[in-house]
Amino acid sequence: MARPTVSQDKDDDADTGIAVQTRPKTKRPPLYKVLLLNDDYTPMEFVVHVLERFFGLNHAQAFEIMLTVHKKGIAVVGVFSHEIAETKVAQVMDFARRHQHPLQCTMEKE
Ligand code: TYC
Repeated sequence: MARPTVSQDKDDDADTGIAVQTRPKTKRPPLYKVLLLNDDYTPMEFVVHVLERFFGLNHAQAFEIMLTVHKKGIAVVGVFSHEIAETKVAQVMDFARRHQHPLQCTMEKE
């Protein structure tokens, strides 16, 4: 990505014969952190289950992130494209609401 390319007469040298490399602007799409927030009521096992189910983490990874959130108040669960991050947040919020837990999940531009 963003490698210089040379193509016919696309340079800016007014045909002096001096090769000038131009790079087409290909901006990488922005990435988004998905964040999990602590609360006093959501059971630890429920949070671990959410992390396994929606973020494909194994039990040890899920338990570790859950504990980080529990101790520090917030943690990054993963980094995704805007669409994927939005979907994960919606899935977690919907699942928590359906189980009547106040678990909060948000996203933030990296
Ligand atoms: N603090 C919760 C408890 O003690 C556990 C918890 C962890 C809740 C992570 C939310 O995102 C969270 N039951």
